Amino acid sequence: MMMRWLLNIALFSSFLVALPALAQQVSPRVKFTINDAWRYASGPMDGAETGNYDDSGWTSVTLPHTWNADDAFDKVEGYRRGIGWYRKQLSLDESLQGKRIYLYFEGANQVAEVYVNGQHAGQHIGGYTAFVFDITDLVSFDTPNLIAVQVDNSPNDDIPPLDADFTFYGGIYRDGWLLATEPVHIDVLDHASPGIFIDTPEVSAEQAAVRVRGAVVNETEEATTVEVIHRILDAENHEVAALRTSVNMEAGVRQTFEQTSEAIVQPRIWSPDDPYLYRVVTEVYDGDTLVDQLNNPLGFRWFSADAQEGFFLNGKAMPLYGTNRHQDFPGYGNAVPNELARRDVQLVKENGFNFLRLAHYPQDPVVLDEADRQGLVVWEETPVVNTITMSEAFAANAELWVREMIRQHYNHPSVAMWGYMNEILLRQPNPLPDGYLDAVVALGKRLDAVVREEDPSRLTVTAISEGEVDNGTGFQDIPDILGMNLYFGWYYHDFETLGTFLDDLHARNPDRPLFISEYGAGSDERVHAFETAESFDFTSEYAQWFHTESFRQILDRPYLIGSAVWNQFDFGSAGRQDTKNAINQKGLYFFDRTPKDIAYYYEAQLKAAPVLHIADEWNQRAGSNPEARTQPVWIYSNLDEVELIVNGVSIGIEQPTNATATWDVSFRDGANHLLARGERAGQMIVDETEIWYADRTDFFSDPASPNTVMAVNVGAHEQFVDEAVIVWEDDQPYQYGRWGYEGGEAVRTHHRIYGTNDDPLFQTARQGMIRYQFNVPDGAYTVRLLFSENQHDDAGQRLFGVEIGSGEAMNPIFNDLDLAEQYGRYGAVERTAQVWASGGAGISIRFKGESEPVLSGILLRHN
Ligand code: GCB
Repeated sequence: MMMRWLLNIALFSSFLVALPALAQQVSPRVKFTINDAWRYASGPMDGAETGNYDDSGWTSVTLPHTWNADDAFDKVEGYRRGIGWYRKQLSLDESLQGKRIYLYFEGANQVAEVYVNGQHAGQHIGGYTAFVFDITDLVSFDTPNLIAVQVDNSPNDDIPPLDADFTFYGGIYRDGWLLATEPVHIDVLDHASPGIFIDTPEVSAEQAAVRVRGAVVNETEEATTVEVIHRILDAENHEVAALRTSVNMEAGVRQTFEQTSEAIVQPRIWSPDDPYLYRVVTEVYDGDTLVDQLNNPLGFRWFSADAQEGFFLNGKAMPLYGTNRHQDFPGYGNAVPNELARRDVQLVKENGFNFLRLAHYPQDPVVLDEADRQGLVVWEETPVVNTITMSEAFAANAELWVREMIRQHYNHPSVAMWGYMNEILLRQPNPLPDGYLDAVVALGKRLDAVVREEDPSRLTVTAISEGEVDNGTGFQDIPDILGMNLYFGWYYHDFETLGTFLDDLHARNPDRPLFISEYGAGSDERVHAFETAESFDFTSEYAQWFHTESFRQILDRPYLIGSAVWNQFDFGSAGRQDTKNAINQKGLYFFDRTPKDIAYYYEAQLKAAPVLHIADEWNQRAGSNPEARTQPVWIYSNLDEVELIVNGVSIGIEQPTNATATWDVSFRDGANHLLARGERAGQMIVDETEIWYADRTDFFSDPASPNTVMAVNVGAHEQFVDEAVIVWEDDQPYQYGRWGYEGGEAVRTHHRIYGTNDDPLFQTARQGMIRYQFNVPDGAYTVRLLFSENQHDDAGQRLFGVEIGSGEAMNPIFNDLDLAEQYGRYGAVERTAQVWASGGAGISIRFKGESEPVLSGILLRHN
């Protein structure tokens, strides 16, 4: 049926009425997922939208689905960005006849073309917002309907993000739904929103008013008058207010309405401490017949941001301390089951945070729903990241998603801020086109204005990088709150200077509300070091040091609106090559959602409940001399005093400062039992763990030592724990009577290493040394040597020989080794040799040749 869409303003009446309880009726709106039984194939498929197309060779899949769950993580450059086709047969029950029928998708990255029975139902551009198409006129009730969807995640200059530090997985990666309404219904097609928009024009602890705006559509051929009723129910289902409006509608009309409640006295206020939710139930009656029904959340809260005094929620200062979330998960890519997405939000709350930034795109509806329930203040944003195209199509897409995001998630009380760009000046084209900076500023202003037009009740935000803070473009003054992604002590500067940088910026811009929208440091549970830890070595210890010192400075600055760790979880970023391929490792949790030790520091800082955690990510340690056995152990706690008991003996009581207590523990060989305890209000709080220490001292003195392995992470100041739980010790210069290198220099790459999972072992190396010497007792040894050419692409640039033996009795194991030629750049190479140590000369590894030798690891096993 062709519709006449008339945008009349309704003649409405709005008043509080005593309404009868809803009589039991069949729900007039039918909504169910259509995630099952799809067939999928990669690549363009001619005619795949038509019924007689043979898809028997396609793969069976269930939504949510992505085709990049694996290839985005392999060590082959890039991942498939192109077309994927989905097909499904959908039978419609006869009872749906006469209803309006829609297909609703929560998200498909990034361009979706939807066909029903061979007919084009609609196109949606943009990978992170929902879309809906009316398919009433395309469906049949006699035979199954063919739903065919072509999804394309190819790079497209007009579709942001053009470039970003996360993987743009393709596919229908959120739920798909079939939706059916009566011909008279709340609008479904308004940017895939719920069709009604709830806010609280007046709200305080004493009283509040609820406003509901929306539109009813009459898709019959008769004029009609409907009653639109909104019942506001508390969490116990008690009706606290009801709104009623009569809407007169001509045939084929879309009629807007607006209702405002009378005062609701002493509403229960929503907050992180008490995320109390009301529900707003929409009912549309045509005469006595219920023709539509919806259910939306409502929370009573108010907030503001002050450049001097920070964030206020419900009239009280409440600095926002939180984190960021990306949506992907190992094995699933972005096609994450709803319960896992909810669990993510719960973990953020369990971490003690009160704030969540959904970076860098609108997220699944269940994420917003869970944030409402958990009591997290949310910043949501659209994916305009790093760079722009100076085209109207680009700007129009960016604008469309601001409207879609806001309309789709408007009713979530958790949302306090809408963002529309991230670090947009970071990757400026080179050469810079004329007018580029002006175009960026103009787009920022345009999107900011759209937010204000769509939703004046929220704050506008945008996040910029450190380099953009003072660039004179005026960009920084567009949003209500300026978010800054600051990596002091990671990408640049020292973390100690974060505070003074902020103070200086704040002094120069006293009216600009400042928010640290990102700060973080990458880590890898396999890599460890203490006082030698440094930025970009990916040790857990550096990340812990970075966070504890950064957050201490943040806590001292009440003028900040808030801060957000980058990131709550490690996430996929196909272009990244840190110590784990294609993963951004700055999470407080690993990609599989195991907490890192540093997560407990935030818990200890932010939670009222007692927190006590022995940092034990480094639970396999080693040393090859007696002094090495004394090593620090950190405990994160909010208790007044903590006692540490090691192997049954108390080693002292400490009062944590900055939620941290540190002890030097003298480890014994093998398992060490650590027990920390402290008291809170008469209750004993305990944490225990085991830390293994391999004391390799007697590997060098006792031929009968049970410690038969010695391993060196050559060229590294950090220890590496491999899959077999062998600790590769930090490297050292030769010390008489022990072991070490002679000559050369340490080198490091962050490039991925092919043919191994132990990238960190091979990324660090020593080059140009003369020899390694191990003064081990006489006997038979197996020696494993690891190599990788991390510097040269071409043959002939590095050529060297390696010999191994004892004293003067040396055997060659490589003659003319040209790693680049024989294994390629960044190829992991291993060679194992049998060696006899004799005459008290130990084992030597010697290097020969004109060019500088290079070596990544050595493992000695005493046979
Ligand atoms: C940023 C970006 C974010 C990156 C992060 C990083 O500033 O906003 O997308 O992932 O830095 O880890 O480099």
